[in-house]
Amino acid sequence: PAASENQNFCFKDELDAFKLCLSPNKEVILEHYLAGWSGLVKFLNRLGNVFGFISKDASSKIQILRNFLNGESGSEYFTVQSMVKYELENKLVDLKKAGSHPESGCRTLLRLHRALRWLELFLERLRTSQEDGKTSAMCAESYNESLAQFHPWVVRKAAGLAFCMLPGRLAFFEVMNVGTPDQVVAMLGEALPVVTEVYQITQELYAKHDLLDIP
Ligand code: 1PX
Repeated sequence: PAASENQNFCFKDELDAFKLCLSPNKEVILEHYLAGWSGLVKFLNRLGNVFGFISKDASSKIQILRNFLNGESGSEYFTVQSMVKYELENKLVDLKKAGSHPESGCRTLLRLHRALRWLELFLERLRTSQEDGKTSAMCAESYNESLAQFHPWVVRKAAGLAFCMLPGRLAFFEVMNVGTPDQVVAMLGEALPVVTEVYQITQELYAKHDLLDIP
């Protein structure tokens, strides 16, 4: 990306949204959660058009949730916790098979939540990588350990092809626009615990309500 374009983007700002998304009583504030995801999508778009099919899917899920947040029952969607309670109490979730609520907030957020586990694994690999580390391999390993199990063969295949187009470690760090490689590593060390906490809180909530496999 051109230097001028770089001024508008810094990966640290994007991850900071995830910091904001935990309320004092450890609930996940949807608006900030979605802002975090929007930032990641922005980053993905900077990596090039081959990732378009991934960013499109993420964007459409972000949009579905934003529509709930801005809709009539918006206040029920303030946190992920209130969303789950509201949608379950009002039978707005298809729990066993897709029916009259194929795009509930719960099922849509579950897709992003699963991808957050990929992000956690990937950022940890980036953080601990050596100078000659291959981002494509780090990305593929993280994917295979997490999201891949939820994707059909065609999606796994397309994702695998896209990963091969990732820039090398240094170029990747430059797109992040955080500073020197040491600064990137330090930033990742700070950001990761937040991502992990958001993931775990959501995971426990979904497990408690038996929502981890909704279609
Ligand atoms: C410093 C590194 C930061 C990198 C940030 C990159 C942000 C990536 C955002 C990825 C969001 C992916 C959301 C995928 C949600 C999903 O699983 N959707 C599938 C299921 O949805 P459905 O509605 O059908 O039940 C959907 O089928 C997915 C289709 C698109 C393919 C998804 C491939 C996901 C690969 C994730 C890795 C991204 C690679 C980025 C490279 C840096």
